Amino acid sequence: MVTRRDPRTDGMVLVMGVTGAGKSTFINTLKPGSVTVGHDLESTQAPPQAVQMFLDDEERLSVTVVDTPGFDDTWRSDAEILAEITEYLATQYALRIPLKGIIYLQPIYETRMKGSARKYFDMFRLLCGDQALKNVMLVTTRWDTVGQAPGQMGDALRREQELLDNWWKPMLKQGASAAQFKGTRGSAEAMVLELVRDRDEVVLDVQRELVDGHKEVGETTVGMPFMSELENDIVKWKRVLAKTDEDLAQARESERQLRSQGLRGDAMKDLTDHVRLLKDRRREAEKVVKQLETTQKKIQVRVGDKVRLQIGEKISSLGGRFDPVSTGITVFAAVLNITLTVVKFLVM
Ligand SMILES: Nc1nc2c(ncn2[C@@H]2O[C@H](COP(=O)(O)OP(=O)(O)OP(=O)(O)O)[C@@H](O)[C@H]2O)c(=O)[nH]1
Ligand SMILES: [Mg+2]
Repeated sequence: MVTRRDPRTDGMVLVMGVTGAGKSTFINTLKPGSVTVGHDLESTQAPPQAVQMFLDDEERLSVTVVDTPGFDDTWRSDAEILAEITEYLATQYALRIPLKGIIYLQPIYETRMKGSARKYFDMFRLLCGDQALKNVMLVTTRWDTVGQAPGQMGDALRREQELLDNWWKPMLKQGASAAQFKGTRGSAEAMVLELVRDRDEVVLDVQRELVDGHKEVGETTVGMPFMSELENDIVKWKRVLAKTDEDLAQARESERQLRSQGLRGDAMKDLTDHVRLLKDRRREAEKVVKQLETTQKKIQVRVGDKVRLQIGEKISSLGGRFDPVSTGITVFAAVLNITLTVVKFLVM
């Protein structure tokens, strides 16, 4: 654990949202010389990143804006991504970096909540709990691309209203705020500065559960629905596996009987095809069970303990040079393998 010794304050703002919501785009605009358009590949394939902005001459006050992994990733399951997100939260909390806010991004074009967007939103809601909602900013993105065709702005505003009146309403009622990201540096900075200046530091329930309570991700309030979904799926697929084994045993017995009766021809051919089909089904079910169990293991991790260990290792690798106040963010980035960009931003 790290304790603060001088008046310097580092704050952190996390940027969340499904894949394609615009997290990397948002963070890129905070870096000097960055552009917001025409980097489709770059933004989606860039490594995780964070931008640390110093807000005063003496470099005593900084805010670090952190990109987080989004759901709907082709290679990783939602539960794995949740495990990664909780690593970010546990590392920030264990390093005692004050969490000032969470910016939740949602493209203005895709306001209907379906599939993984819905699942992500439910997860986000549980992640924030009720206490942290004052530190949550619900932000629609891509406003800079609205308005080129007639009626587009009207449509976008209608969609925004739908979000405000439906999905976002319960959170807004409990203190969350809403904003539009215009695609510019100023627009992104205004949101970050509002959070860092006007909000108290917040600790999420999941951070206490993981770091103070030593829970596994799957045992936390936000992790439990993922754990039970995985458990149900494993039971379901194991049943498929058992049933396929039964069918396979039966088919093989029939095959044996036909053979002993010296029967060949169409009946035998059909049976052989059936056995092949069952074998394929078995292989498939076995693969799915294995994948589900691998994912399950990833949320059976005590993430708080894991990151504390990693923090300890990073700190000792720094030898005597570790100053908890000035290197907290550096350790955060190193533990999570995040590319950190430092920006001097003299507005105060
Ligand atoms: N013009 C404009 N394009 C945006 C905006 N937000 C996202 N995009 C575009 O949408 C695509 C996806 O945006 P990203 O910023 O990569 O989305 P992400 O949330 O980081 O997605 P993952 O990293 O996959 O989780 C990119 O082609 C961006 O250029 C925006 O506000 N304005
Ligand atoms: Mg991204």
